Amino acid sequence: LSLRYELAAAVRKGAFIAHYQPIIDLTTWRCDAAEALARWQRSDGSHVPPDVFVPLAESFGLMERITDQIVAAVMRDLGDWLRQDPNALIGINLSAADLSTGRILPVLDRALSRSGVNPRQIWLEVTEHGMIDITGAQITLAELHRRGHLIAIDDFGTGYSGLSYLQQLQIDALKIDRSFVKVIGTEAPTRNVTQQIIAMARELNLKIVAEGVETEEQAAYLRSNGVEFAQGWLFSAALPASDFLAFRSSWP
Ligand code: G
Ligand code: G
Ligand code: MN
Ligand code: NA
Repeated sequence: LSLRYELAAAVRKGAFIAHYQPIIDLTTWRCDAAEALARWQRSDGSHVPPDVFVPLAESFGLMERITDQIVAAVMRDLGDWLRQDPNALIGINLSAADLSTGRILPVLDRALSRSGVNPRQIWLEVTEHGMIDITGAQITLAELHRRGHLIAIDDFGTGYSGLSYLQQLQIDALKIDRSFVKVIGTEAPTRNVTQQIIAMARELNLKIVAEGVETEEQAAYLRSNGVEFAQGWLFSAALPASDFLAFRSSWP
């Protein structure tokens, strides 16, 4: 209960910021993209990780206001870079509430028009769980597309989506969950699933981003199997904005 009050107070205060995990193009080795990951900054200086507060915020109806703060943080932190470099791209995670109500649409529109950032430079990551209200989600995704945003399915492979489900959704990219990257080069039975996911994405003409890439061997395997993008500790953990910009300018 006390965490609930603390969370509500944090939402009111605007205590949510974004860290940025670099995304590397495996063919050019360039870093023109990142995923924004929410961080709750508590007054004692500690950070509550999103896997703790996202489910809580969702159950208390607070997640949309956190998404708003992440959108604002991205524009504040990276607006200059996004305006100056038309190749620069940022991924923002959407929750079930964002997709269901569509309230994210005017929020993004306002933030982008104020900062002069092209909607094509912002992609949205959605999970299968986020599309629980499938009708609401389809409408919101169509509107996001109409504006030029790209859509990526996050944590792919952990839910039940098959090919036909994906075809209905008009998505642009698929993020391979890190559990399917971890098994590359091992004897784990799910290693074949990784190959099937890649084949499915190719079949549907989707861009692929691999998550949780930790070793050179994984990166080489992904690259040789046609995966274009990767993020993970091999390259960098999620970084505060200024560290991300510094990482970029010194990369590779
Ligand atoms: O920061 P970390 O990599 O630990 O993130 C844990 C999980 O929380 C990830 O699966 C990520 O997708 C999710 N997450 C991070 N930031 C956000 C956000 O702003 N909104 C939503 N809905 N999920 C987020
Ligand atoms: O939203 P998403 O499912 O991408 O969440 C990212 C989560 O993955 C965060 O908890 C982050 O700390 C973690 N993460 C990011 N890169 C790596 C990695 O290379 N290996 C592992 N094990 N975890 C990672
Ligand atoms: Mn994500
Ligand atoms: Na993910």
